[in-house]
Amino acid sequence: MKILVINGPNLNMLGIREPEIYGSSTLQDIYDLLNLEAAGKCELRFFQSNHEGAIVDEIQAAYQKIDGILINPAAYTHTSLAIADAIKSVAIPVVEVHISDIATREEFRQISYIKPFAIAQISGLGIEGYVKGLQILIEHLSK
Ligand code: CA2
Repeated sequence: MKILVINGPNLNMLGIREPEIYGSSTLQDIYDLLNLEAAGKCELRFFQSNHEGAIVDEIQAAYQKIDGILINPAAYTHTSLAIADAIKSVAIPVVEVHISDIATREEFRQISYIKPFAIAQISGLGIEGYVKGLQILIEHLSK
């Protein structure tokens, strides 16, 4: 079982700025946590980009090669019909994850273009949300 983990714009800055919102863990800490959870269960591929088209390209490249996608689209969550369309077109099960609780932040963060095409949306659990998202994907793909 192959799972692609995608992180969107600015998440490469995790642990460097805004720890009051996103905590002090780095993106590498998230990868380490996910690798621990994945051990013996699935193979992970990690991808981070600050560019919408690069994320669309990565999702298209996953077609017929990847079994599931765990994605934190970051700000593109609230703006990107292109990423939503790419997810819909490849028909790969997707779990959407957010570190912060987008439901209790600014109004513009409460719209997700990705949610309608995801099997689950996890928000507000900090970096543990990635682990929960991976568990949901593995369970879904094991059925
Ligand atoms: O809570 C999340 O995971 C978000 O996807 C994070 C996005 C934000 O636009 C979404 O509304 C919610 C922002 C990612 C920016 O990450 C930074 C990390 C450290 C320093 C600066 C930005």
